[in-house]
Amino acid sequence: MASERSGSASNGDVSRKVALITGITGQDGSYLTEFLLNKGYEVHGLIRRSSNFNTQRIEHIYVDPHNAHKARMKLHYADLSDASSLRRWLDTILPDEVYNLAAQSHVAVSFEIPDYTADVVATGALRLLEAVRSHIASSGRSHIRYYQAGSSEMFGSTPPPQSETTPFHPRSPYAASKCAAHWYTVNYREAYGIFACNGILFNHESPRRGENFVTRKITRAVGRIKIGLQSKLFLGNLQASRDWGFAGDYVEAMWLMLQQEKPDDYVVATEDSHTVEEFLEVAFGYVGLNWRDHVVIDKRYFRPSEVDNLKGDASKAKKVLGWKPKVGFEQLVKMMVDQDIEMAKKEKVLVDAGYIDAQQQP
Ligand code: NDP
Ligand code: GDR
Repeated sequence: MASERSGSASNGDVSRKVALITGITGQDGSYLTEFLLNKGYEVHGLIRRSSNFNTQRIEHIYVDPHNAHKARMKLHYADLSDASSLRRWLDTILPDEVYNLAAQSHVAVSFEIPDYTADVVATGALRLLEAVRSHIASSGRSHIRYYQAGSSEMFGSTPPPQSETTPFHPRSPYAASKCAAHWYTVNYREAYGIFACNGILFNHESPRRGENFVTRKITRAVGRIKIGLQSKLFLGNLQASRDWGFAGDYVEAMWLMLQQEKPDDYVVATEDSHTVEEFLEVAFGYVGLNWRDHVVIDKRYFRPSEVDNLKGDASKAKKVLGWKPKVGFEQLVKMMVDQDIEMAKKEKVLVDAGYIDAQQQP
């Protein structure tokens, strides 16, 4: 990939739909970009400046912007904490659809950096909505559609099954910030008539999941333990239940929401729930290991307040959007373990050659 990743704006092809994605370098951003490129969109992603490149998940779809006629994904520097950058790129890119996926998305970390989490997750969404509103007011481009990445964490301690009518009871600074972003989105829809949707997505995972979320932490460890690079896995609460789906399936639901006649809010879930312990059973069992021989409970991974039980009711998304998940729980776990076994084999080559230290666990 070229060293300068901020490209030029739209190529002016009026027949092609243009999407703007915040959080394009994240798990969902990478799958959504692939999905939209396959549909013929021109995709623009906002990336934040970091001291190291943070574009690993989209390397495989990156085309150097100097190759202008081939590059349908373009990257621009911006930040949800910088309102001016958001408005500037809206005015330049002239998107038809805006997907707000950017977030400090780690629940446990949000207890450590609550102020920052609120600034990016809550106020960041407000900044983007306000940029969309003022862009529409000055350009007249009222057809723009906006997607807000909402979360099942907003339901928090409200018991399952959780649907669009279930009251929110957030249990972390992250979840409270997502509630604010949810209501900002509803308010901009009601106040200004903006086509703005909230997707209330339950946990979705993939081989591209960040390595400090519990599913990927487990499958990375399974790969490394199987290949002989580590023996212990330190975890917190194993009794929490989550409705885990496949991220590749969930980005389709985001897109479908923006293709409807009217803007609305939708729960997206598999309607199937498992504990962390059940995830361990399947992941370790798949490669012939017993998780009890390797897992050590470490208090540091417990949260000040936990979300015990999430299980979605996605009947509205099924009925109105015609959406349903394709990948089930066991298939998802095995897909992640398969990839992480391959990754561990590559790591082993580097360890054996003395290039990296096996003790450096992810
Ligand atoms: P990730 O953590 O993988 O990606 C988050 C993205 O946001 C990254 O591209 C990150 O950039 C970017 N980002 C973080 N802070 C800023 C900032 N200040 N300005 C601009 N960009 C920023 O999350 P996922 O892909 O898993 O999730 C996508 C969205 O969906 C998030 O909003 C998340 O909260 C929400 N969500 C996720 C669910 C899930 O199970 N995955 C479920 C429900 C909601 P960088 O790469 O530089 O860190
Ligand atoms: P979650 O995902 O908090 O549901 O948020 P995470 O994988 O972090 O935790 C799921 C459950 O596992 C328990 N757990 C651990 N979690 C982590 N990260 N590390 C551990 O070592 C560990 N041990 C046990 C947790 O306590 C929790 O109960 C994800 C994020 O993607 C959010 O952005 C998104 O909004 C929600 O899913 C839906």
